[in-house]
Order: sequence, then structure tokens, then C-alpha cells
Amino acid sequence: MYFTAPRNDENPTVGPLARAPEADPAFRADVLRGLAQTQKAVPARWFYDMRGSQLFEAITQVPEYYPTRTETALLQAHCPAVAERIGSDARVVEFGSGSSIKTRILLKSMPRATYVPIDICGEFLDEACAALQGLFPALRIVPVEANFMNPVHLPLRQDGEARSMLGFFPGSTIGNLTPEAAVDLLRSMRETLGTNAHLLIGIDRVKDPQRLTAAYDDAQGVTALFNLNLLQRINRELGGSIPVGEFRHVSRWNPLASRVEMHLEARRAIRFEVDGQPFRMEGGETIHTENCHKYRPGEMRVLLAASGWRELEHWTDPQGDFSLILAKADGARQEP
Ligand code: AVI
Repeated sequence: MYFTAPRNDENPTVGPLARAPEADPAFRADVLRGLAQTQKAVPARWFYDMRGSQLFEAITQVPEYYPTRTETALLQAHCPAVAERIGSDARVVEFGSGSSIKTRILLKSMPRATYVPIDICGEFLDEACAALQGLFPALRIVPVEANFMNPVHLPLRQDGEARSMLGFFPGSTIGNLTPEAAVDLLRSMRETLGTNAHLLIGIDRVKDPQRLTAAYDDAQGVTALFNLNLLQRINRELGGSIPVGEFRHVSRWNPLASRVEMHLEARRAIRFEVDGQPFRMEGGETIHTENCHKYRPGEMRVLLAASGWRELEHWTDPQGDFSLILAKADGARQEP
């Protein structure tokens, strides 16, 4: 997931604000560019300010959002087999800061592992590592602050460290990328991990569209708050005047792209400013905020194979809702 540094998010507002001095230039550029497009769009990575991260945690608990609890059960059932195959002293490289219960389940099966979380945000990394060290005092933790979307130079192996390497990428976060970008990321992970590595990855499956859209539009309205928080963040950090109350959260299944899309739909024609620039929207027009691609088992194999990974194990739950895959880096050199 793409967490950014926590900020004070307690006072959502719809009125124009002076631009916050610490506004991230990349956030400003993405928002201004995205709102100028014919189909307005803001990249999903900007959901995760402090309030957004808290709301995402709350989403993982709502009844309609099955991925977290399903994958957690799969990890509980199959991590011992993963450890047996790879060695409980392997180097575990997690793509993300590793604050989740899922990391703990994996590390419980690999008590002699060296744990290497990679995250772009040093603050999240420090917090997650401190919490894990408290739980696993004997665990060797080597955090790496880097953007894992590109190949990352891992720290040299320390004395006594095993040669085997396991990448860990749970949560179906791969689904938030287009298939093309997903292939790029999986290739880059292979480059980061090296030719003998394994990868343990969670990927959500295609299923009944009603269940899929409900997973992204829960009855308690937590996902709606998560989506709308993006507008509040724009107002707060980029001096926006977006009338947040004039938007509604939309979750829709796009069958051609095999993905759930989240949008923010204007209830009526509106005008607003962001960072001093004027924008207008018609009633019914949307800002596209997230893609959540879903795959069939065969498509997952193709996605992995196209990125230099060969599936070794493919586990699913009794309903076939979610996949946990153990893959191995293919020896053959990949064409760029
Ligand atoms: C982080 N990611 C895997 C979640 C998903 O299911 O695509 C993000 C999310 N958005 C709304 N609900 C959950």
C-alpha cells in the first residue's frame, strides 16, 4: 500500500483554506493534472493520510469486505507449508511497511527469519518495526526506506543469514494497478529479490459483481467516508473549496476491465477551486479515484509468468473468493 506521512486530519472543511505550507508537490501536481482531464481522476495513493489509513483499517473489518479475513485465514493455514519449503530462516522482504496482522502470521512460522520491510515512508516503517520487534524480540529486522515500485538494492546479507529469499505482497494491492503496471511491478520485485527468490502474494478473484461492488460500498458507509476523505484532504492541504457534501461515493463493476471502480459523483453542477485554479463539474460527472482489478486463477498465472514468476502453489478458501500464491522466480532472463 502507498502510505504517506500522517497529518492532522481532524477538521474536515469545505471552505477555501490557505495552502498548507507542507503540501506535497507531487500531491498538488497529481490533483491539478487529474482534475483537468476529461474523465477527472486522482490516483488512489493519495487516500492514505492519517484519517484515510484509519478508515482503511475500519474497511477491513466491515462484513462486506471479505478480502482481509479470507486472506488472513489462508495465511494461517498455509504459512507453515511456506516456511517448510523455503526455510524458516529465510530473508523475508515485505513490499510495504508490515504493520498488518498478516506479517505477524508469516513471521510466526519463520521465527529465525531476517525481516526486510520496504516502504517509502520512514515514519511508518519505524513504527511498524518497533511494534514487530516488541512481538518478536529475536527477529532480525533490516528496514529499507525506498519506493518499491522500482528495483531496490537490498542490504548485503549478514553473517549467518540464509541464502533463501521470500518476497511478501499480501492484500491484493497488486489489483490497484492496471495489469500492465502490475507486470512492471512484479518484474521489478523479481529484480529486487534475485533469481532464486520466492514470492508469496495475495490476489482477489473475479466473482459475482454484486458481492464485489458491495465490498466497496458497505452498508455502514465506511468506504464512502474513505473515498470522500480524499476531497477533504484536497481542501485542507491544497487550499481547495470543493463542496464535499455535493458528492456521493460510487462503486461500480467494469466488466471489460475486470475491475471495481470507485468514483466520486457530483450530485449537481458545481464550481470550485484547488490551489487557485478553477474547476467545474456537471451533475452526474465523476472523479475516478480507484481501480481494484480482480483476476481469474488462469489470469493470475499469466500475470506472474509475464513478469518472470512461476506459480508453485495456489491456495484458495472454500468459496474460491481469494488466492494466496507461492511463486518462484523463473531462471530464464526476462525481456524488458
Ligand atoms: C489496498 N487495496 C488492496 C484495497 C482494495 O481492496 O483494493 C483498497 C480499498 N479501497 C476500498 N476498499 C479497499
